[in-house]
Amino acid sequence: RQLSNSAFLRSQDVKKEDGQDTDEDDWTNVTSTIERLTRRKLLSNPAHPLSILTDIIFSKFPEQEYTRAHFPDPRVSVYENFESLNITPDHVSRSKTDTYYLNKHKVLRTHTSAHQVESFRDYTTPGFLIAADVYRRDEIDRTHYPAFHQMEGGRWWSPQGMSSIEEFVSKINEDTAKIPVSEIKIIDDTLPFHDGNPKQDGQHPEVCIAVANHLKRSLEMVVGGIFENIVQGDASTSKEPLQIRWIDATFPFTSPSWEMEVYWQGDWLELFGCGVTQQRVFDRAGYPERVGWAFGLGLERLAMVLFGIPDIRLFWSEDPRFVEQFTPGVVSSFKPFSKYPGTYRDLAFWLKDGATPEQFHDNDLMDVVREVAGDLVENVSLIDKFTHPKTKRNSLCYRVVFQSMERTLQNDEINILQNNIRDSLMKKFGIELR
Ligand code: FA5
Ligand code: MG
Repeated sequence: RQLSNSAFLRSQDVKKEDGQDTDEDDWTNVTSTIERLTRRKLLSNPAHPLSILTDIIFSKFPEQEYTRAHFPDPRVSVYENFESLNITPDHVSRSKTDTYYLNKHKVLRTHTSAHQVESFRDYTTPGFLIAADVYRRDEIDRTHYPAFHQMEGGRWWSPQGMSSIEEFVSKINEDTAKIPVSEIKIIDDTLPFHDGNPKQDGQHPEVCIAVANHLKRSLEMVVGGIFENIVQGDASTSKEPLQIRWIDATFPFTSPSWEMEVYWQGDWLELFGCGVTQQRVFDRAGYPERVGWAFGLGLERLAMVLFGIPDIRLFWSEDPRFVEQFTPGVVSSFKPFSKYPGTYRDLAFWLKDGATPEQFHDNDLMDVVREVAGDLVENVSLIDKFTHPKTKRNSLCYRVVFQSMERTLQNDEINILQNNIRDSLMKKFGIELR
């Protein structure tokens, strides 16, 4: 059932990089379901909630300072997605179980950071903003989908023409002073850098602090601005400023690094990762003297909060009751249409003789389920693990919840899907049904 990726690639006018060809190999794991998602281009519809949100965030950054970019083709090289960002071959995110590979050399980008080096290299403005679709092999539930969208931002300064570090630092600080101050409450802040979240060797501490301040003030400005309308729109919270917190983080391409969380309806919600860009990224862009920052933000999470969208699958819905309820430029709350009942089936099976549960990857099962049942699956979870006392064979049991956004599913139909999932699992992984 796997669609031929090589046919797909040829038909889509692939840019051949480094003379690498685009044929399938033993790394290929893009399924036809995912391939179809790469062609949806949700951001090209200005009335889609993700585009509305993108435009709002774009509008917070001065146009003469930040170039706006969309990279419509999600196929990038392993160099762009990983190596250019110091993500070494042993990093978990590079494994076949986490990333969609077209072949050994090309992947579906797992983050918009894949475009950092070219963006720091190419634009005439010192800043850039990118909104694009990204892909990760992942679990299935209300907040996880194998395709989602991110926004990347970056900003750099060059010391060229400056006579001292002090002059360079004041230039950065002047830019920071121009950022509008937002009405948010910072519950927890972090030090500019410390042993657990160090500045880079060779970087002047005052420069690191100045860049970190510009980064934090810029992002507080954006988040404060986005939430302003909603927080004030809700009478019960109208006097309370939005609460956020900064948390130390680690990324191979920034140091120091942070994540920002916002407090929203009783929970801390992670919005983005960010940090002071590693000099090696600037080296690769051909500007080793530059310093700067970058952030990467998940658009769906924020859009779910802003529009009150309860399920991440809805972003991909082609149901007119979803598609037609939004207007470009307007944040309106989602009007739910009736939810149809869900039904579950359990999938219990024995692994091949001698196979351990750790050798069977959830994401492999997820892809099989998605290939067979697509968006009719709401959720898949492991509910039982068992080792036979005598034979020592291992058994797993997964619960698959079927539910449609558009209609009530019939039992017959679910049984057929369930049988197809079982067949496919037996063929692909040699499991034995219980
Ligand atoms: C990254 O992807 C980094 N590239 C972010 C970054 C950019 C750091 C530039 C530093 C400098 P992470 O995997 O944590 O990091 O994802 C970033 C954001 O994307 C998360 O904070 C979250 O909002 C969102 N996100 C991550 N995984 C998912 C998912 N499965 N579904 C929806 N949103 C997700
Ligand atoms: Mg994270």
